[in-house]
Amino acid sequence: MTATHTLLVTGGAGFIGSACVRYFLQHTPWHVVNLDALTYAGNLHSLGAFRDHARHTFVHGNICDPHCVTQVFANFSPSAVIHCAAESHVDRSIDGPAAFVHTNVVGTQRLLEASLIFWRTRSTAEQNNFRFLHVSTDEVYGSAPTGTRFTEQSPYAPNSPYAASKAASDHLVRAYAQTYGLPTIITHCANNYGPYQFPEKLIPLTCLRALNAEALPLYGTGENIRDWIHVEDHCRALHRLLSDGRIGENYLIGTGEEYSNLFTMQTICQTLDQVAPRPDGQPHASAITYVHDRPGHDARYANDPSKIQRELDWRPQHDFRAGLAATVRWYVENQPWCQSVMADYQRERLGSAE
Ligand code: NAD
Ligand code: TDX
Repeated sequence: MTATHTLLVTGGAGFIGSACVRYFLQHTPWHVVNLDALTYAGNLHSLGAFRDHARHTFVHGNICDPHCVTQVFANFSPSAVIHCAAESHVDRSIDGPAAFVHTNVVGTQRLLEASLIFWRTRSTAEQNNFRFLHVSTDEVYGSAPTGTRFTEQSPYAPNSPYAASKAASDHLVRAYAQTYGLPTIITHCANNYGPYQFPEKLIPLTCLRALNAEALPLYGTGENIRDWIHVEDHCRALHRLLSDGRIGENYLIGTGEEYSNLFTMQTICQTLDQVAPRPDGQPHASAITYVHDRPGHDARYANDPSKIQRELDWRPQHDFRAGLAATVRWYVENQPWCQSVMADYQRERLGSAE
């Protein structure tokens, strides 16, 4: 894609979407259109100085609104879409699955339909260059048994309403490619970490609860394993895929940096002991509290990223321990951002299904 290209990022005020907007403004000459409904999880402060960048246009709108998405395509003629907009938190999907079906399934179909209508009006060359990149998750594969890793051939086995809604959206993307020829790519990424993540997720929640001298809730045994990737490495992978990914394919994105939640929480606490020690002199890890498990809790995620490594020479640049320490320091140093996004959420337990 060249300087004249326009990239549409949906959900560009959320955690991964805002990282994409910042990344593509920094690393390409493209115009970036950011379509976001600004739900509880979306905040324009997450764009920092890039909010006012000359090549950034923010559109406050909902992917479920057919008129809105049709207008965005008509007004901006994007040559590619990175679809990040979603309800993304597993615990919230346990408390209220309907919103996940609406946004993730219906919203994705509305966006696909608007993409298709627009795509059909383009020249053959423009049609060939167009990409609809659907940002999905490794959670659609369920839980990876010890000693195995997910591959692009793994069977779908979603265990949470969130994962089920993402799986359904993947199937719609595939169907639009197979039925209508829309040039799509689907990615399945591991757990992301980094700045600007809404503080309902494990890493920022642990940081903020620790800074407020609150108990640090660890679900179940704390032995559940997650494969962690820095959000900037995820953005680099999406850039490689937009440029050289194969149409109609699925790609797993991950690092192989697998850690138990107990290890991750203890590591966060060690950094906090250095940069924000507790006033009572106790180690932060003393606040770790085992709580009843998340229903349907996947024991382990583990991605085999061989395909994207082999085909696109993509490699993560962030090491988890260093990246996590920097991320913890970011939350310590960016309390105004944390306060600005937490208006209706006070770090309470979600998704306990009690
Ligand atoms: P997030 O919850 O931080 O952000 C979601 C964004 O989408 C918010 O800005 C929100 O306002 C917006 N949005 C929600 N509903 C919308 C609608 N109807 N119309 C327009 N905008 C809407 O999510 P995230 O963690 O940045 O995840 C982004 C995508 O990446 C999701 O599709 C998620 O499934 C996927 N994913 C996330 C992770 C992870 O670890 N966070 C890992 C793999 C895949
Ligand atoms: O307070 C907590 N205590 C705890 O032990 C929270 C919030 C979580 N956990 C556990 C549950 C998980 O095993 O930590 C792990 C990580 O939990 P989340 O941060 O909620 O992430 P997860 O459920 O793994 O899903 C994330 O990665 C895949 C994203 O939220 C999804 O959008 C993405 O698809």
